[in-house]
Amino acid sequence: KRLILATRNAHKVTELKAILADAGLETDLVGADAYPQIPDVKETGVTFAENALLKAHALAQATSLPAIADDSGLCVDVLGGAPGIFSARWAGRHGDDRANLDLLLAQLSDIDTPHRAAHFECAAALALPDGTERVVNGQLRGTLRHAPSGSGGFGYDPILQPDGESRTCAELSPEEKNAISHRGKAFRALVPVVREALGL
Ligand code: ITT
Repeated sequence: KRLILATRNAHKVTELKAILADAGLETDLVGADAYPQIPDVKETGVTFAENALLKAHALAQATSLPAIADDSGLCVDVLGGAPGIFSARWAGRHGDDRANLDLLLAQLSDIDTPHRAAHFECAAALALPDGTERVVNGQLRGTLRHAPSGSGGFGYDPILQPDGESRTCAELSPEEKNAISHRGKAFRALVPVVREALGL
């Protein structure tokens, strides 16, 4: 059965395919890029969950197929939760990971390690063409480094060191990251819901 991944972020597609396959979900997973004629939905929500649902519903309505979406970001305690839902465009240009990370490091340059707590957050949403919806959240807590380290992952991975780890997320293998990540937790929790909705 076909399930649309309502994201145009190639890194998310890679992680989601691995997370869902490891969770035993055997479906035909297709990224939103397979439907280039469908315009991007405006992320007008004020929470990760609202934006994930907006993206999932847009694809489910346009394709008449079930869709799952991820809305995610980095929340920094000392910044009151920012960048949060603005993580992908923190430095202005959507998806410019390096500029976003550099700006955040500059903003935090005076903050010492005990005050650099942060977490990744992910909302995983399922929407069906009939309007049915479900959303679950996952978090990964850690501390922000003063300089990037590692080349794996994407986004802010080179600066987040998960609690209990000596490496950054970008220094973990894909399997290690998925096992503890906000995205791994959220989508593993969504799998039973997807199974039931698709009759798998
Ligand atoms: P779609 O909306 O098409 O899914 P997007 O990249 O625009 O793709 P978001 O609006 O959810 O997605 O923004 C997610 C941003 O949050 C992403 O650009 C990263 O900067 C950050 N982020 C999310 N998950 C991350 C992770 O696992 N590791 C590092 N950074 C992450």
